[in-house]
Amino acid sequence: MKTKRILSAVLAVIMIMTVMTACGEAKPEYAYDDEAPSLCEAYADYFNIGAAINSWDLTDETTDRFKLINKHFNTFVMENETKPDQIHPKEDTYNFDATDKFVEFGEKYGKTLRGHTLVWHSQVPNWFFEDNGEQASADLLVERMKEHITTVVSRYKGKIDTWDVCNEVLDDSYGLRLSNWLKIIKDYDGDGDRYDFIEIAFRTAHEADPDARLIINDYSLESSTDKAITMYNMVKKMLEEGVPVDGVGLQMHVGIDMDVEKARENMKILARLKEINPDFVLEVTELDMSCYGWGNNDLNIDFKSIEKEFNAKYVELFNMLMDLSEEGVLDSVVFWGFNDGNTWLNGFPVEGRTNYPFLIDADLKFKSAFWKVIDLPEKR
Ligand code: 9MR
Repeated sequence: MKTKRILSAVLAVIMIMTVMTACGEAKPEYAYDDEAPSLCEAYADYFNIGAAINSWDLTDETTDRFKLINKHFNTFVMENETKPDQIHPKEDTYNFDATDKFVEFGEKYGKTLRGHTLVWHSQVPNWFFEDNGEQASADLLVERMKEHITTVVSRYKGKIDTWDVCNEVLDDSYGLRLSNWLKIIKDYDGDGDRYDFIEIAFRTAHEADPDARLIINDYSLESSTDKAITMYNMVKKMLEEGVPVDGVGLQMHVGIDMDVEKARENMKILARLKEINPDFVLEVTELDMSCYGWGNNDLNIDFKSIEKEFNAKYVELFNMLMDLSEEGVLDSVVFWGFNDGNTWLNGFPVEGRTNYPFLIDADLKFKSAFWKVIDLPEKR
């Protein structure tokens, strides 16, 4: 009888322990759950983790979206609202509302803020390049560019920490993109290169906020070694001439088939700019991972069927990024969005197609990739 009682007591203890362990292991389902671990806290020893957001993410601090972004990210950038077409639609009209609110949020919660972007060939209104129906002169365009940069950067001096001063100035044949900026400003100082609009943009931004980090941002730098070398050569020349470029931003719109080792090599090429400026940095500025490989134009995909591959690629990528952080060349990784429900990849490059590029799904639930990625720093 006594043995029976002892046995049932032991069994009860085992059952309680099993239930407790199971509870301990139960992972929160929703990314805004108070009990969930924070992605940016997990990576605090390696790099800031950021997200591109829109003003609707900030309108109400009680929403799940707000709780989610505030919890998991310590760096933010506006996906569209700081671009010239939105912030400066007409020569005499600035629209600061959205970026002002963004900055208020950043100050209130102590976030690092990025400004995207000052000079770009896209999302820039035509008035910059026109003068009474004719093409604007180089002098007029330079004057307008300086006015735009000075106004925007000074307004957020000491508040927006980092600017993507120039975005996508290289083209896909690895020369300078033939944008209106380049076409009109050309070799403005007559020194034989045509980096002038870039140089003027960086110098002007630096004058407006000498403490801001100034980045030159582009895509495919991780996948095209030719493009990485072109960027390296251009920035090297500018640094040698004293142009205040603080770092290269790699957008990293990658695919599930990305070559992580090639990305590492290309980033190491760019990191050699530290030989000229020891404080030179690399940032990942627009990370998302398409579930469709390069050139795959299928209309849909069963995410479950590629989930393991997707998770493995994210793990490989984040391990590589942590290596670069340990080597002192990378201190910021920003996602271009934060949940699968809101991404430019839904509908691009294939219209009507849904994509699943992030660690959090469209219902704001954690995907299995989140748990793989958040565990990595501790395992090192
Ligand atoms: O995500 C942005 C999308 O909402 C806009 O429609 C698009 C317009 O060009 O720009 C997208 O953001 C781009 C970023 O500003 C620069 N790098 C590529 C991004 C994705 O296209």
